[in-house]
Parts: sequence; C-alpha cells; structure tokens
Amino acid sequence: MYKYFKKIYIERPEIGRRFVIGDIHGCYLTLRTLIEVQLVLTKNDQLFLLGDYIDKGPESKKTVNYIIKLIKKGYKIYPLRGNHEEEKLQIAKNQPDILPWAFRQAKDMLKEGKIKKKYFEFFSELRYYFELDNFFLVHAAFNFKAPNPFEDKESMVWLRRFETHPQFIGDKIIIHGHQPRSVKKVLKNIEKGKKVIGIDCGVNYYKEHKYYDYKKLGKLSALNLDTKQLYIQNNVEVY
Ligand SMILES: [Mn+2]
Repeated sequence: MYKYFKKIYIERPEIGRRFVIGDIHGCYLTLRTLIEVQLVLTKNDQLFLLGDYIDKGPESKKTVNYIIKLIKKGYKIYPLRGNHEEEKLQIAKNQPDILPWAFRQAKDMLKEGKIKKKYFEFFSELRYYFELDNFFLVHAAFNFKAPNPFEDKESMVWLRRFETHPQFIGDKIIIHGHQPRSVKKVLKNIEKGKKVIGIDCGVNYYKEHKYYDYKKLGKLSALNLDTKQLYIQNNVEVY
C-alpha cells in the first residue's frame, strides 16, 4: 500500500524544500498548524517525520489519518517508526489481550480488541531510518556498538544516546527525536554544527511535569534541512 516507504535512501527533491518534524504524540491541531500555516507545505517539498505519532496528546487517530491523507493526496511524506508505534505492534503480536490497555489513549484505533487494519498496515510499513545526501534520520539513536547499527532495530526506536561514528555515518548529520529538549538547546546545537541534533521539543509537556521543565517545552518544531531554519509551533491542542 505504501510502497515507497521501502526506500531507505531518499534523494533530494528537484525544486522542493526538505523538512523534518519530531515527535507529534497526538497533537493533530499543532501539526496541522505547523504544516499548513508555517511551512505551507507543497507537493514539491519533502517532509520527514521522526515517529511517535500517537499517545500522550488528545488526537492520535486524527494525527495518523492526517499523515495518511497527505500521502494519498501525493505529498512527499516520509514517516519513520517511533517506539510508540513499535510497542503497539509488538503487543499485537505477543500479548494481544492487553491491546485495549496499550491503546487506552487511542481507543478509537482499535476494533473488537484489534488494531484497525489501516493503522496496523501503516505502523508495519514504517521504516526505522532514512539516509539522505547529508543526513541520517532516526527516531531515537543508532547503536554503534552493534556489528551493524542499521540492523539494530530496537535501538533505532528506543536508545537514548547522542553520539556519531564516522565509520558508519561518515560526515553526515544525525537528526533524531525521542527525547524532549528546549528550543534554545536545539538552536544551539544547530548553530554549533553538531553532528547529532535532536529536534523533539516536547509538544505535550505544556504544563507542570515531574521530570520536564514545561516552561521550556510544549512545542513542535520543524527543521529545514537545507537552510537550517527551525520553525517553532506552540501547542494549540484542546485537551
Ligand atoms: Mn519516543
């Protein structure tokens, strides 16, 4: 169904721009605002998504439907797999009886206790990483201790490590999500020319939280890979 997901190496578009958006976590209105108002995405552009489309925020199903709809309309969308999608597939395979619990924040993505076909197929076809001319894109990180980091799928969705490895990566910059950080920190890393750049600005951490400083988070960001401009969208969800 989503055949072009099969490609790992994605060539630069002829005339369009290239954007990457980090963890969306059910923030459908925020995503739409970022894409339609700020980026004003066109069908010439490429848009890479770093995974974690569901949970935490209010609109998991709408978020995934929106992504699928953009793809069907002919937008060049390249979605990666996050740990939240990976986890749901694993549960469907190994412990289907706990699916209602796993989807407690996205109940309408289930039908009779199973993941609806549309979403099961979409999750199943998500790639773990993309390679571009100057970049590697991944949800979490690469495990450079593995014999072949590109085959260590679990690490690509779960690992929390921020390092590069010229032997595997060469000069390319790794762009990832998975761990929220402040806009200030993201901008600093871009400016310093860091080889690993996390762009998850914790869109759901917009109010007091045990671990995260919500005053610095609660944003969804998009990075233009070529100009390095960072677009910041505040959380606009209705909870
Ligand atoms: Mn994650």
